[in-house]
Amino acid sequence: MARPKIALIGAGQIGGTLAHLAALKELGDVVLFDISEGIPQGKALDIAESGPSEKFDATMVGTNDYSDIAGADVCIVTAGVPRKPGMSRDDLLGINLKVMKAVGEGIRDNAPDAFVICITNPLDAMVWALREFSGLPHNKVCGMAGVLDSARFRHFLSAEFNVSMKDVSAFVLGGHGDTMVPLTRYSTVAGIPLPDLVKMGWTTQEKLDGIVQRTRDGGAEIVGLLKTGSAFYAPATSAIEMAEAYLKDQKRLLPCAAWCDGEFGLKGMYVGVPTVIGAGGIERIVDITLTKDEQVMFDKSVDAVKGLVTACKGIDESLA
Ligand code: A3D
Repeated sequence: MARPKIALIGAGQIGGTLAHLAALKELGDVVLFDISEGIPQGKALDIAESGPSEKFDATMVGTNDYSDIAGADVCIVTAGVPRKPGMSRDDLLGINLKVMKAVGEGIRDNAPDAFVICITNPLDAMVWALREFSGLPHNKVCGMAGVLDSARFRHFLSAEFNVSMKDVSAFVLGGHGDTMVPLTRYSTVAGIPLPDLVKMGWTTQEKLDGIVQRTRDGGAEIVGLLKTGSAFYAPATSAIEMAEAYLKDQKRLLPCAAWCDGEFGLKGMYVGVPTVIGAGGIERIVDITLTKDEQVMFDKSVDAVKGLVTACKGIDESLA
């Protein structure tokens, strides 16, 4: 059987890391696409030259031509601009919306059967726009944010408790922004929920609140440190986890920006929710019941996403 084909639209910091990880994990042959000439070709060649030492079998192609993504099984989209210190993700809306139009049409014309994972910010609005421009089925277009936000939460928790990250599970709901909702009730160490761990004296409520806030600010913390660009290692790893779940039909339960049409009481919008990812793309949305407080936070997050989608419609008439 031929190797799967993975198209990476955007060959910047995340795109290059995605290509490297896909090769190391032998997920398939990789095509790196970018409008910038030389960058995708140079990164593809550099990664291909690591093959003999790493002993992976995968071809690496760098291109500025959409026809090279033809027939891709997975497209991961990072095309656009990242934020700089002091910028919010929402400040990127206007410029990245235009990029989503070009990318959506490129995918529609060349890889209409692909499972598409959007990473470009502001995430929830960009995945919505990408789906509109591409016209692909909603279950085949999703956004990566929840896996990353949950991974950050898990990392901070494992450090606080001094236990292996393998035993910490956590999830974060809502839009990928300052209003995201880390769900402490459903976050556990080896099955023990965080509120119980507070009662057991493993940490204090105050410290836990601090970790929740640090998770919400996780992207900004890295932007502040790097000063030129945003996080890329963990975002790339998170998207690869989703791509692998699709390619290997793993039926993983992963939080991501998915199309809700009735779930969580939402009528037709993208927002971060728990999903099952397998060969059918987003196969299921896990519609959990929220407490009153969680619902208030979730609603606030949903409103923020709705505001961004309305702004997109104001910028591009074809979306209205
Ligand atoms: P960067 O290293 O600047 O790479 C972006 C690439 O996109 C550059 O190589 C550009 O040349 C390319 N590009 C621009 N316009 C087009 C176009 N029309 N077609 C194809 N390629 C184009 O950025 P990055 O890789 O660090 O980040 C990429 C995006 O991911 C940004 O929007 C970030 O804000 C976003 N991001 C999201 C998360 C989430 O968790 C959702 C995390 C980190 C970054």
